[in-house]
Amino acid sequence: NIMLSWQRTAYHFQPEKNWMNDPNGPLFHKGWYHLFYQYNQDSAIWSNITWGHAVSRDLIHWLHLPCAMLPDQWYDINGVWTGSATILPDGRIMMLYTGNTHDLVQVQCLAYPANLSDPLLLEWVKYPNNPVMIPPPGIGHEDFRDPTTAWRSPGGDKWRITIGSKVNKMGISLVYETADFFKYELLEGYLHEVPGTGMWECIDLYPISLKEANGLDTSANGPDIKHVMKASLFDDGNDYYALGTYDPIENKWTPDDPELDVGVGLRYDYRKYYASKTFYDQNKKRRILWGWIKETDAEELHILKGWACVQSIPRTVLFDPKTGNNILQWPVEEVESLRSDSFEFNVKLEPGSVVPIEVDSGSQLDIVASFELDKEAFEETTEADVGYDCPTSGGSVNRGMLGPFGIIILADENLLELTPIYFYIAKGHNRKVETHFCADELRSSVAADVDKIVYGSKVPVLDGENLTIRSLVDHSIVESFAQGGRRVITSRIYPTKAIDGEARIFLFNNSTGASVAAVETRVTASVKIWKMSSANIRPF
Ligand code: DQQ
Repeated sequence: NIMLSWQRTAYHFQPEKNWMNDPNGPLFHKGWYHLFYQYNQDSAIWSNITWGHAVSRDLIHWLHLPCAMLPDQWYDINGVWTGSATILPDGRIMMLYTGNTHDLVQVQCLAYPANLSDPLLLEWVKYPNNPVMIPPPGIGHEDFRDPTTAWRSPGGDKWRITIGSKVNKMGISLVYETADFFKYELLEGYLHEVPGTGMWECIDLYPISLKEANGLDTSANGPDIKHVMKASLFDDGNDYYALGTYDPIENKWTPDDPELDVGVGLRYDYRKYYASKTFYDQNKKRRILWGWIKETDAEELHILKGWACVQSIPRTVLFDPKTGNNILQWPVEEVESLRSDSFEFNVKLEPGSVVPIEVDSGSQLDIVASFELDKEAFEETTEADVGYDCPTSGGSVNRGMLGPFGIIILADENLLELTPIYFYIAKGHNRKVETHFCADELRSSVAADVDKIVYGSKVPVLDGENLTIRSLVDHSIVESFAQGGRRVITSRIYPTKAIDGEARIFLFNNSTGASVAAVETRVTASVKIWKMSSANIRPF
């Protein structure tokens, strides 16, 4: 066990031991942020799911609390599954969740705090007449789960929620209406559906402001508001979102761009990130996104370690007014309270260079890097890389004229283990210059039984913008944000040498610099790095 202890994260949320998956019912109540999560009390594998519970003043330091709900009723005896909170105008909290019944039917159930004046909300009561929704005709008994936070129906006297399902291979979202959270009526039609995307888990639907740099409460709608719809695709294990419009009268959500529809277009994260959920933080008027980060190594190792999985650092979500077609995700500002010593560098990165950065320990860092390119280099970009795509590119060893360049994190001094996070600029099929943002995990660990792949996406870069990366490094996790959060890659990696005080970081530019016009590619990096303190995550 000691052998793997360095993999524990220092400032990401984890239970003290055992298995965790989806974030559930996040909310802010009486000065405390509450996080519930899918939790197995008995071991480090997915089974016997309860609701774990923890509270925080600032989303960074946590106090573990006893489980909020256990599988102890016929309707949830096979698992207290994922759900969401709705805070009513009178302050009551309605928690809807999926119960997996004694005969494996997925049903929706209601719970509420026993005592609203308890800031810790320690005790939860299950509604005596549960379940409140059962699979409707035509819906599979095992394809009906994960109710959302409710939003107001038109007229304002009722509430709506959506629940994910599928019909054959079409992912769908069912909508129910309720006046009191006890009785529900299924509305006709689907809120949205996308053929070929399979079962939709953990749907999220929320408004996003086109004009204001703050979040919106879930019921907000009107001019200058779009709606983000997200589904977790059971068949491919990723969270996909799309921007669109919600018409409450027709009860339909329509994507802005059908080619970027839910499940076929943009992802929240281009590596490991699933079953995410947002909530409106009325304390700071922002919308916060939580996501579950799965392991990418073998199950035997989870049992050996005695724990599995982490939650992402919570992210604020905003509309990106500059591109108009994606959201911006950014670590909540509170994470910056962990920043301690800082280092700043300005480095000219010649083609083929790997430049060590002297920070004495590289396993807990907040890195902000900006890369400026010689203008001519941009204009001379070769056409040799047309069709470049991070996952099929061969990774950071493959040299092009304008990439790869970026940062190397969690590396040992001999570069036996290293994870490059980088940009690669190439012409697309349309002959326009495109920027790719990738993470190369191929050499992230010398250990076997670990997934090793290259991942990433194209990222929009506007005229005059430098290329920027922010990476939060935490032992076995790196969350990397490009262009202010237009694209995100969360790498779950398991170095064996680049650990604790042995972990190093480097800047690199593996482009060739050679072009038709023989312009030498020059990349100048400005980097600021903070060492990060550990969060205080305490037992009850
Ligand atoms: N996890 C829960 C389900 C949900 C899935 C069960 C997504 O409610 O669909 O642990 O990871």
